[in-house]
Amino acid sequence: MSTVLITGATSGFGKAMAYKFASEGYDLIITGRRADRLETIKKDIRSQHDVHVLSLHFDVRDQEAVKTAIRSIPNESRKEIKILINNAGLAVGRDTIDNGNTDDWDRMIDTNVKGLLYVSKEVIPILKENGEGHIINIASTAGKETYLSGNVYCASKHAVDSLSKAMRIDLLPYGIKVTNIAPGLAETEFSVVRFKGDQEKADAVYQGFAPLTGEDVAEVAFYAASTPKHVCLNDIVITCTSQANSFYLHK
Ligand code: NDP
Ligand code: 8X3
Repeated sequence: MSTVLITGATSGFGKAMAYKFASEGYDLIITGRRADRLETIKKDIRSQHDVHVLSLHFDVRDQEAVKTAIRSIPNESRKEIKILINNAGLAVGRDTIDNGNTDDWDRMIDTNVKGLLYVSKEVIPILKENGEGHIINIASTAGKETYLSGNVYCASKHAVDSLSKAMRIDLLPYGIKVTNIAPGLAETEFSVVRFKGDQEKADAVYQGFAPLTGEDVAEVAFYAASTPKHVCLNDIVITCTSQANSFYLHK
């Protein structure tokens, strides 16, 4: 049986992907910082599906913690890992660059770029050992177009877009597929995090149109993971029907 390792599975896209892959018979390794949520999700998935679920809680920004967690995976699970979904990420703040907060910048760059790299560095050797593999990086439409006051978040997602291309080139000799998924506006905990707990501000982002859901993105990730061995979906942009790109949203 194949195992999928999903970062940021305590909420939003990652959580929806965990349920989707489990419903299709995949064993899971789910990760995030909130151990209580991971345990609840693990129990709930196990009550619905006959799959193995391992949860590992660590902060992707902490390279030593990433190493320790990934290296703690028991050999019987390790040798089944076929898919890595680099999903953990966030936006913090929505200020113009001249008003930006350097702590917010650090959090975004350390999580979205360095965290993705630390996890990939540990998991790529496992995919190579296992003789096949697929890395799915969750980027964003913010990694395709830069919008007003999106500055550092957009830059971090442009970096993810670029790293997806780089991984696809560098890992070519090992038959490892790399898919970049760039979703547009989706209602998850994303905006609550971005606006530092201001639920009203977060809700306003999604008023007047039907945004994507975590489940929509999970369906696409699963589809990308289900193509034949010789087929790789390289880059997928997915928006809700009301959104054309980062600039045009019909409300
Ligand atoms: P959520 O806030 O709902 O989920 C984010 C997940 O990332 C959580 O599980 C969180 O877990 C995890 N995470 C955040 N920081 C860290 C960290 N330092 N270490 C480990 N895990 C971390 O948002 P989404 O599901 O929307 O976001 C998932 C990804 O999709 C992100 O990369 C985001 O940038 C991207 N995205 C989101 C879009 C949207 O509109 N929602 C659109 C396009 C892309 P925990 O807090 O438990 O650590
Ligand atoms: C999240 C989508 O448009 O808020 O990546 O940047 S957006």
